[in-house]
Amino acid sequence: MKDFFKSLQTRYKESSPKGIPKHVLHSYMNLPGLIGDSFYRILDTNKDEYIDLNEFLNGLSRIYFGDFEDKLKFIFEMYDFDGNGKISKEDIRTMMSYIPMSTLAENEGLKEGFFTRNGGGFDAYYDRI
Ligand SMILES: [Ca+2]
Repeated sequence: MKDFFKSLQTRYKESSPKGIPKHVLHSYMNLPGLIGDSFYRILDTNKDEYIDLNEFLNGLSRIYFGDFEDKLKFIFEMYDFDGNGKISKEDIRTMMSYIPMSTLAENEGLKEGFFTRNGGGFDAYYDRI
């Protein structure tokens, strides 16, 4: 894990002893917009715009080695954009709009909850929330 951190930390010219800058994590993780921002926000616990080794290890251990409660809390924090301890309908709508769409279902009929470029399940889901 430390080697992986070092590799990310020194990947770009702007490498810093402070840790991994936001754009490096974004380009490596390739998470879409707001999802990538939320992930970064959760890892950067001291809010200094860099992810240091401790933040990196703590964040990934929550995902990979945490129990159900830890993972649930992590996901909650992903959706709680303003950090007020609540998730609004708008938070969920915003997060859902960043989930990549699939082209697989285009010829197989659209199912609720299955997102495509042509809509599909989003309308049904949107109506329910
Ligand atoms: Ca930090």
